[in-house]
Amino acid sequence: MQRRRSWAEPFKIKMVEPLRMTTRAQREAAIEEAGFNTFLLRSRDVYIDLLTDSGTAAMSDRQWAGMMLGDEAYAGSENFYHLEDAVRHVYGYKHVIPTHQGRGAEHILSRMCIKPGDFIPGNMYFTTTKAHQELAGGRFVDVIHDRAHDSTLEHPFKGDIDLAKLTSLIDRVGAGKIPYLCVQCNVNMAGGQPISLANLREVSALCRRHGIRVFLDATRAAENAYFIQQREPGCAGRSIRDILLEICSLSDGCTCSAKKDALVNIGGFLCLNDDALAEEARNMVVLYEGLHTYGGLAGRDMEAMAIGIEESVEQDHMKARIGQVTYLGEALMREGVPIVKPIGGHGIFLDAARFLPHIPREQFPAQALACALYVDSGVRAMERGAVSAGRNPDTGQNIFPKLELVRLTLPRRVYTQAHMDVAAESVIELFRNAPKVVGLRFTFEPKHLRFFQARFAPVTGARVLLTEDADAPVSRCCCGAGGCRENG
Ligand code: PM9
Repeated sequence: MQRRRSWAEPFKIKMVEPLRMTTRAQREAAIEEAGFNTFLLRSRDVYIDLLTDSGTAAMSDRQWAGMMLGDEAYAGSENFYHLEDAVRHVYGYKHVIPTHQGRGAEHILSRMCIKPGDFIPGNMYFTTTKAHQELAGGRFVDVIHDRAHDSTLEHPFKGDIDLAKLTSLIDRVGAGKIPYLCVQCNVNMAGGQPISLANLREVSALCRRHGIRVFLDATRAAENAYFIQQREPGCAGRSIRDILLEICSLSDGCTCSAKKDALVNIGGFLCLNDDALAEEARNMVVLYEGLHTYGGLAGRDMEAMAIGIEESVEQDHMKARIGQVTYLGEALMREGVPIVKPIGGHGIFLDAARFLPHIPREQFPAQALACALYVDSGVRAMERGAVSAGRNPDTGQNIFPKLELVRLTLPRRVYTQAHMDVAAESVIELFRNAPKVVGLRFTFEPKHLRFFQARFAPVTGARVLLTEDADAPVSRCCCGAGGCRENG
């Protein structure tokens, strides 16, 4: 019988960045100063930064070496051609247009394709994507399968599109009003949940029949390809690279933030197969980003991206990346902490509505939980609930999505297993003392993408977020929410 062996990251650490430890009193002052918004904290006040996996990866020695080969010519930089080759090789599209980051590509695609009054279906909204669709005069329509909205439901492909919802939209508004379907890989706001190849094939065929284009948000498409390899029948023997090529072949192009899968600190790209559309995009990129051979990036950034793209589809890299997320998720599940299931790709999503059932949705439990976690241990997380969802453009009312989540997002190749243990201990401690956390109200609300810059205050009028008078620790029932049958 073969002995079971542990495995470890496929790299060793060559350079370290010291972390600063803070006291609880310092963190209480810092979060108050930041208007109870973790985006407004100074990074020097953060111990373990799980705010985002965007632009936070540790680059490899090969990528750093590539930075030294930056060809900083205004036009025709050699690094652009390396990037173009890497994107064509790994994603398989014909035209590659670099942008400063993902939203640069989203801006150009939305402006080119969307007319006022159009509808853009997608498998759950993403904040910047939806904002650009709305700025272009369009309306986002969620066509993700309902199971994505249930954090407790275990399904291997919660990113799948509901064909009935898509068909009903086409019947209602007509294909002429749908410029494209936006398919997000490893759906961020659903908990990093993948879409299956089987679903993508069906969706792509349906759109082709109606003459509707399909554009991917390929930001985490390599992670999605890994889940397909691990979970989809018939795909176990295929490489991540091969699956990713098939995913992309089912679309007409993509927008991509290279700050995630592609292991760089800045960068993005827009890919198109249609020659005329690509010509229009190249013309537009000079207005908003920079010449079409640099798109707002330095030559060195494009070189690092070209190398990162190739590294992102390596099996050992991806196994370690997803393995670390799973490690953290399993530590929390063992203690009954309510998280989105199954464990997704880029982070662990705490179900704040079940974690803090005493805080009404109008008092933004996920925002409060992210702040409380920071105060407890210096771990920085991000709200992914009603604050992120914003307001209904017609009624001006707050949107309350079914999922009210806090995302513990794991930067790639940055933290160790011990950091995961510290983060887990803090979340578990907070879970046991949950009734101490109080809700929040807005004191300042920006017009666009409010979660980035909004400011809040505790509803109690106090300066602190954690009360001392609530009974703690609490005993909980098996579902973690106090509402299961076993507990009456
Ligand atoms: N995602 C994230 O932390 C950073 C900005 S929001 C806090 O998850 C998808 C699926 C994303 C994404 C960014 C973008 C935009 C598009 N699609 O940030 O502009 O997750 O490079 O990409 C963030 P950029």
